[in-house]
Amino acid sequence: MNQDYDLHLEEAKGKIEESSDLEALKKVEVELLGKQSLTAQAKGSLGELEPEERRELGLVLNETRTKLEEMLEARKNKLDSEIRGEQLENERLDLTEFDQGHRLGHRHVVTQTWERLEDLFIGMGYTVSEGPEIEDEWHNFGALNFPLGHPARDMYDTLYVEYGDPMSTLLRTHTSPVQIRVMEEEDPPIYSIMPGRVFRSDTADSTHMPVFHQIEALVVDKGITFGDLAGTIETFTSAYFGKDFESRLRPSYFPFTEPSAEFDIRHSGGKWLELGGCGMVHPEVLKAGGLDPEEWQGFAFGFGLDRLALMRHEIDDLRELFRNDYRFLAQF
Ligand code: FA5
Repeated sequence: MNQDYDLHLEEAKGKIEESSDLEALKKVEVELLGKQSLTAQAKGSLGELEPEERRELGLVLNETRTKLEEMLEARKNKLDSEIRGEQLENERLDLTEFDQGHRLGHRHVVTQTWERLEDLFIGMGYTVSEGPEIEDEWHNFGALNFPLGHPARDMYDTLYVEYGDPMSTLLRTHTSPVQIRVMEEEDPPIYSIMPGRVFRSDTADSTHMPVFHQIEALVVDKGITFGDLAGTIETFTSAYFGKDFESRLRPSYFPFTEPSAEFDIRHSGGKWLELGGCGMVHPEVLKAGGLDPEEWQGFAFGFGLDRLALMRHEIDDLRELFRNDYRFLAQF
């Protein structure tokens, strides 16, 4: 009897080994272990045997089925790993094809400017903060001393988001709201820069984009003066631009600084370009940030990051930066 089952196992082994895929193996499994299989049929007729014979055959059947299961399992694992190997082989990328005469990519010139300025300010002891691009009306305007309905809000062509009350949520028009968020979160003295993306419904031209980048700075400490502001701007712009540039501060107006100024730069003899606004933090803004203006003073500025890159690399048109023409971007 044992020999019958040894033979059965021998045959089964051949069938299992010949199954070249999982589907074929499944069929063999049904044949070997399913209801119609030799061992299942034999099991069904155990009841007709004498107790001793029944016990003996029962053992043989169990042993045979266990061996069949083991063989099927082993074959299944083998087929699985073959399939996985094939998949990996198919998905493998031949990276050597990129290695012939092609240079590595590099960071976009605006990202380079962003990182260079961060390094520069970190070197001067500043921290770097970020705020949300979708802002509430309070942080973008109210806390910055633009009362509701104040005409100064029209300075910015604001893109509103349909969320909450009408005109309560917007795409930030500048990085100045992050000043308020920093004051809300940190105790002075504050020396922080806040780079980020901003949005205005401006029409694109050689110096404007509807989506662009600013770098904000906020300093709050005791006894801070306009001289500190002018000195800081001078330090970072001369470190960033090097020689051959002239700069000037001219009086201006922002509701959140008093006095306020704008900073222009030009290549020696060239056309002036406005790079940013600045001023002494308005007492109402310090109050909105939870600080006592009797105790603390500060300065702030906000510069156009894309324009900084434009000036430094002597690019004529801001739009070039965002056309994503590799031949152009590869120069920087
Ligand atoms: C502001 O946005 C103020 N928040 C700056 C500020 C901060 C003043 C802190 C005082 C204290 P303004 O709208 O002028 O100001 O924008 C600042 C700079 O962003 C501009 O000087 C310019 O360099 C850049 N900029 C403005 N609009 C665009 C635009 N559409 N595309 C590219 N750069 C722009």
